[in-house]
Amino acid sequence: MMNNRQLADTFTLIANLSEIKGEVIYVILAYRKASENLMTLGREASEYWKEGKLREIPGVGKAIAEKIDELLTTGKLEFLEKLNQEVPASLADWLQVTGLGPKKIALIWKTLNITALSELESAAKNGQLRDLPGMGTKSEAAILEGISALARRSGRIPLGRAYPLAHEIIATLKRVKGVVAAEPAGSLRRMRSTVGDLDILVASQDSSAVMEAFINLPGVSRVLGKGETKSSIEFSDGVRAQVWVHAPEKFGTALQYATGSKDHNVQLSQIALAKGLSLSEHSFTKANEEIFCATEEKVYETLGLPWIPPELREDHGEVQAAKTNNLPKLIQVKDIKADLQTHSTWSDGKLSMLEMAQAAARRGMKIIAFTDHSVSLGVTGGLSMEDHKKQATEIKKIQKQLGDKILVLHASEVEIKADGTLDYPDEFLATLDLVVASMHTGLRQPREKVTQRTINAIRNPHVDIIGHPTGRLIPDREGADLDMEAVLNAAAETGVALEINAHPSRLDLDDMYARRAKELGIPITINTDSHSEADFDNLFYGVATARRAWLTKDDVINCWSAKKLLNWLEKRG
Ligand code: DGT
Ligand code: CA
Ligand code: ZN
Repeated sequence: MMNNRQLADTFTLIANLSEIKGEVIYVILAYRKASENLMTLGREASEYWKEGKLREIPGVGKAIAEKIDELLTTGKLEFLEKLNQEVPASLADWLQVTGLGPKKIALIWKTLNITALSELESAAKNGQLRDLPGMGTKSEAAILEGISALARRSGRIPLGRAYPLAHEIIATLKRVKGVVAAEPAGSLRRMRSTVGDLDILVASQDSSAVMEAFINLPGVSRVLGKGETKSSIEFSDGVRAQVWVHAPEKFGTALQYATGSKDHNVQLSQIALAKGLSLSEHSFTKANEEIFCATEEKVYETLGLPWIPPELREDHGEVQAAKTNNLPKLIQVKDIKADLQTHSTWSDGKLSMLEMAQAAARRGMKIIAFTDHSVSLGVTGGLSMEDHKKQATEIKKIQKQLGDKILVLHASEVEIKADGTLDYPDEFLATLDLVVASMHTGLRQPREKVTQRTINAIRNPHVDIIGHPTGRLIPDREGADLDMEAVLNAAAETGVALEINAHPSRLDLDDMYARRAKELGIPITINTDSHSEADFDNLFYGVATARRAWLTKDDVINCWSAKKLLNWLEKRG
């Protein structure tokens, strides 16, 4: 049965091929919207399908519901097969080449009768493109450059890479004369786990000074565009960044616009229209009057709404919630008082337990759990049950040194083995303060098997937390093909906590599943999985993911008082 990603990919492919075919724009946009919504649904479309409720998925109308139905029933889609006969699927890859739009692609394909990206590259190298109508040596060279840039640029940029880079750029731009403010925007400010490009917004009366500084940043390999309000660049590693410059009195409107998401902006435009206002990147206009907003608060206020936190701006119900004053009071970093997954030199961590506990205490933690790996993960120096006895003695010793600064819990990150059993017997698990169960191996098992494995761990009465539930690694490895609805239902039944692992290469659970987990009343835990002192600083990535999932501090066990948390652990056994 196709999962949401596969369905979403199918609709993106349909959108791309339709675009090359020359289909009308609103049809293409409908496919793209369906694809985007499927990716962020948080619940398998097949579940809606079983309930006969496909049309309840946002952006899914009759035509798309019929296609999903056919895909789920037969695994195939006659419409796409026909489309493929008209427009070869490999042409969709060409759309990724900068400087190549759907019209040019159709022209090149039909004139030269080539369909593979490699053929396009040879044609450009052999000078076959320059003589086509509307093209020349310049556009031919741009296509060649676009193809090699594509090879360097491997899809979306992990937030863990984008965030620090954007803040370096912002620091540089803040030093430019005349700059009053510089802030991240786009998906970066919304803290998506991956971003397509970096958007940065600058407030200044002197745009040209900012643009000069921007295109001359170290590591820039190409300038993709340079204008009065917007410029974009590409770094030699393929990362792209875009800067928007606006006068300080327009900063609020510009920041709101550039933060998006596009769908959230569309919602706001509609509210504006209903009030007789027109909202642009620059301002509101009403007849001949122009309203400038220096702050985002004023933008939302003009629309009669409270300010909406950027992490919620995905058109996932936040505008409706704002209208009815039902926005959640989102969790913040300072609410987190416990780190329930960390590693020390007892397995693969870099620091001793004492050093780690002190580092956590310096960051305001009141509880730290050491979850060194279990025995079967040999590469990480996994602990035998004998080793645990020694570790327990050591914990008693350091607890004395630490006093009441921070409470140390003796825990373990227990491997959920490929056969579905846990790495230690139940009698032993019962002796630990806390048990995290996770998978690091056998992630590519078939859906049924890997799902059952996870559910076995969820059903074990000694397991308190499922660590990084899908096992995804951004950007290299997709998570296990879990039947998430089954996993979430099992978790809801047993009351086990599901982790949002804060490491930016994990962010697992991701926001959509965490939001679904909250709906089902499952406790969430946010942990850094620290292996070194610096890793503790990743906490805000996990909190951002939780905020994207609409979580409040009550939803997250790390925010509970020590008493409540210890009681909860006690009761679980
Ligand atoms: P990304 O870069 O793919 O991760 O996603 P975003 O959300 O950063 O999108 P991007 O970089 O294409 O554009 C940045 C922001 O600009 C976006 O969040 C909202 C705004 N924006 C872009 N295109 C449109 C549009 O067609 N209409 C409206 N209203 N806003 C747009
Ligand atoms: Ca962006
Ligand atoms: Zn792990």
